[in-house]
Amino acid sequence: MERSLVLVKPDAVERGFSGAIIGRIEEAGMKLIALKMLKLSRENAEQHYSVHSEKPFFPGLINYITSGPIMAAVFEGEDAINTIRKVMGATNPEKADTGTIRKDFGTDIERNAVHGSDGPETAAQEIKLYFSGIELQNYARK
Ligand code: IDP
Ligand code: MG
Repeated sequence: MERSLVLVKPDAVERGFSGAIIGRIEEAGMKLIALKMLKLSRENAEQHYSVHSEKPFFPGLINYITSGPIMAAVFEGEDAINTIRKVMGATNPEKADTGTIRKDFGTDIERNAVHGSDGPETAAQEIKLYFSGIELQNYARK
C-alpha cells in the first residue's frame, strides 16, 4: 500500500475541474483518505517545491501555485504513486497522452492542473506539509 499527495492546482480550481480531477483518480481505484481546500503561503510553496529552487521556472512556479486556492488530497492504494502519475500524464500537457488529466485539463507546462508525489519519501514529506495524522482517514474502499 502506498500513499500520494495530490494537488489540484489554481488554474484547475478556478475553471471548476476540482471534482473531475479527484474523480479521475478515484476511478483509477485509488482511495481518497484526506481532502481540503487551502491557499499556500509563499513559504509553504517554496518548501513544497524546494527541489526546484535553482530552476529558471521556480519564481514563476511559486507565483502561480500561490495565486489562488488549491485542493490538497491524499490517496492510498497499490502502487499509488505510479498509478496516479500515469493518470496525470506528462508534465507538459501538449505531450501528455490522450485521456490523461493534464491533457484534458492542463493549460501549459506551468499551469498543468495537478501535482502528484514522485516517490514514497517525497510523498511522506509532502503529506506532512499539508495534513496532520488525524486528518488521514482509515476505511475500506468498496
Ligand atoms: P511534475 O509536476 O510532472 O513532477 P516537475 O518537473 O517536478 O514536474 O516540475 C514541477 C512543476 O513545475 C510542474 O508540474 C510545472 O507546474 C512546473 N514546471 C516544470 N517544468 C517547467 C517549465 O519548464 N516551465 C514552467 N514551469 C515548469
Ligand atoms: Mg515533480
